[in-house]
Amino acid sequence: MSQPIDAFELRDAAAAQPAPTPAQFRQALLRHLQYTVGKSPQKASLFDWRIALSHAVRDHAVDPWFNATRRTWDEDRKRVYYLSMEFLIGRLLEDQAINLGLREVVVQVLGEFGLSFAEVAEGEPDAALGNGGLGRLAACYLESMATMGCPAYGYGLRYEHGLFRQHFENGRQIETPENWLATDNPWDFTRPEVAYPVGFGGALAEHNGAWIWSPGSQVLASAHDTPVVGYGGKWANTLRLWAAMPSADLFDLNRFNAGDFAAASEPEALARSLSRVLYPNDTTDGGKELRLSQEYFLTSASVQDILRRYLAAHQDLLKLPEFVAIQMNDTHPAIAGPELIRLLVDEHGVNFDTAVQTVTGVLGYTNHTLLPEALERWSVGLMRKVLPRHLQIIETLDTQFIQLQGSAPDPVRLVSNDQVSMGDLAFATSHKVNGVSALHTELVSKDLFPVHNELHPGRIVNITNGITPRRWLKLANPSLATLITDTIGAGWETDLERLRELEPYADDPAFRDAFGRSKRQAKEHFTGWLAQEHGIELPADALFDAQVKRLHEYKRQLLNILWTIAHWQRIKRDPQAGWAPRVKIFGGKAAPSYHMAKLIIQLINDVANVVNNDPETSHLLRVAYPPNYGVSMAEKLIPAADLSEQISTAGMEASGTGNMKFALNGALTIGTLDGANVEIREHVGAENFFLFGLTTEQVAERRAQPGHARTALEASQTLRDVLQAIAEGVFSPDDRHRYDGLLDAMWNSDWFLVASDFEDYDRAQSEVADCYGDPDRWQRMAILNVARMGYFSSDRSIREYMSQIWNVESAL
Ligand code: RUG
Repeated sequence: MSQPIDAFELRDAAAAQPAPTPAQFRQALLRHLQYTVGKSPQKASLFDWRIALSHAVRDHAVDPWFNATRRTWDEDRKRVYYLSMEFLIGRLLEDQAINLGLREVVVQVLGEFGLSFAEVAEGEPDAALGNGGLGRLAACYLESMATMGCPAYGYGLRYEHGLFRQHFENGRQIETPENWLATDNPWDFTRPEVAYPVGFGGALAEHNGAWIWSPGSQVLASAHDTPVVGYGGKWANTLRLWAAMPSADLFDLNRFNAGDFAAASEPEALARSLSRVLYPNDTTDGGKELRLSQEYFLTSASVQDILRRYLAAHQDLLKLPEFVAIQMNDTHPAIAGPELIRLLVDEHGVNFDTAVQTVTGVLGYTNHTLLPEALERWSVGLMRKVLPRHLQIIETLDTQFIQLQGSAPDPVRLVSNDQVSMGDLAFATSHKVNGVSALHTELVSKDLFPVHNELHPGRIVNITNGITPRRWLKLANPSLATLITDTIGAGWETDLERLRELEPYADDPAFRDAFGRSKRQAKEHFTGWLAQEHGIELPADALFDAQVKRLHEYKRQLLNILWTIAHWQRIKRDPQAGWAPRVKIFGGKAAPSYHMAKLIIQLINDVANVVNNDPETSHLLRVAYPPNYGVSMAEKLIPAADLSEQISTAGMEASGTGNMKFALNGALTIGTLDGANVEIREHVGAENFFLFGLTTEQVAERRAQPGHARTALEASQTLRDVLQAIAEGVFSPDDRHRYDGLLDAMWNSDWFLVASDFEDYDRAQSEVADCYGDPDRWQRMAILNVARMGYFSSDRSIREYMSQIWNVESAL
């Protein structure tokens, strides 16, 4: 391999640039417009301005980036490597401008050309390299690591197509490919010289007691870097995304010349498919092999890069844990354990047991789910085909793990029933395993890994998720952010606990008014955008009741829409009862092959169609489901919400992070005791949270009761009326039987306990309505929510990772 990055990394950086004056920034912008984009201001389109502006902003990221890299080398600092198959980054322009302290100057200079920052920034495609919470968490953590001066790299895949685009046809979800790289990506620093071969398949041979793996095929991982600048521009880390390239020139010119165009490109296309699409599900066998290969591709390239960087400054591989911490974001990169062991043993001659000990000292594993279908298991046959040497290593680890369990009659296995359990593997090869909320970590210890936990007490730790206040308050909600700064001064951006200083203002009528006005501004901003972008008109004075997240039965969008129907029926029965106008807002995508989730989407849209067109009720109740929910929509929608729906079946949502974003922006939560809701409620105060529903223990008990669904339905006339209306085709007059399957599940199984929790949810919703009818009380509660959400900053989470898992110090 070439010696790719060292020269770059060790290069002397120039002194950090001082903040530019408007005149200097204007000059830089015009220079990029002319020399980078090749346009004059007179001819420039919004796209041209955005690219020029991105380059002008990006220039300011380079010095902190160089300085941070150089200092890390000079001071021989320990680095953190965050391996994740998903980074849901969103747009970068405004985020980088804020973190570099450039937002005001950008606004001013663009204004001189008659442009607004918002309209220029709006053209940037969302980098949607993730499915949901797990990927967005990774993006928040990268930003916090940079803000905290934690030397770190994020490693991921540079998917050509991120999460699919969603639109609705007759209420049904239709997926089309997303194309974020179709135009220019100004944040991308291409590093063609940083490329590693990643092997697949092939054969194993023993030679003098050592194993030699000869892969059957190879694909090159080629690096693309994005600087990630922390708030204040004091430190910057790297997000390194790998693109798949053919390892040799696989394009068959002779075949092409013979007219066989498709076949000529096939091997090349196959190699590139590794970074072609973000994986939405794994229901097909072909898909499974691609997914495993993608995971290995990310992991192998990253681990090679990490070892290359380590060996550039050190010789002793056994000291790896002193200088390297690798965090596995879920089990997706869990092949990192066997891969590192393989490299240490097969390529560097380290003894197997020593290699295992070293690797365990380096690795940490974050568990994000207890759902059996999301806990990865790879068939032994597939593993043998794709990664034969790794399977051999896993089998040895399995044998050792059984020995560790002594005479246990039915030991936990890493390999059983012809499957490799990636969760057990990740646990066995990590020195720390963390859950993502207090409740989830308790369940991880008790239900998922009880045997591991007994064998390795102290290995499991809890690190409750967090969100970055820079993007989720300062960027997303300028009216509230400004009010906060005007009230308690700046500094809360990096010390979110300071929001506590707002508490006394909850009793100040003038502040409550100002707070109300800031919410109103956020609502108008959102409704203006919604009308323009999706032609959906909403009354800004209604209660905005929002549930935005991936569509999944356990998240219970169904409970929400069933209650919406009940609410509509009640309004129709008694239109003069003094109902507070309400807008039910939904947002989120379903996995393309998840039939039930897609049916729920259709039901929501069908209900919207009826309810929104009902002249008797449409001034009191509206249902809005803007398509293609993503980070950028969330940035507009979350600040506008009054009520945040966090209504999953208890014990099923590992943490949630949307719940934190809403509460930080002054929405009150209606929620179950699930995931981080539990801690949010503790922090904001039980009296400022609308609690309902069965607890985790009660969920288990209820599920064990035969016929619980029918029993719950028989006890709720309200819910029976709702199901009856659906069954009669009130919402699907063109196809009365559309929801038969869904209704059958409600009566006969109801695994997610929608019926069991319905009545209590209804009670909590009445409380919401009463409370909203008392604006002073509502405002007070909302302010206290904001004031008490400091704990949920991702800076706090990262501080805990640094001290409890990575053992790494801030360089600031
Ligand atoms: O479902 C979980 C969320 O509860 C959590 O907040 C988020 C970040 O920790 O991760 C989500 N998640 C879990 N995304 N994918 C998985 C499957 O492993």
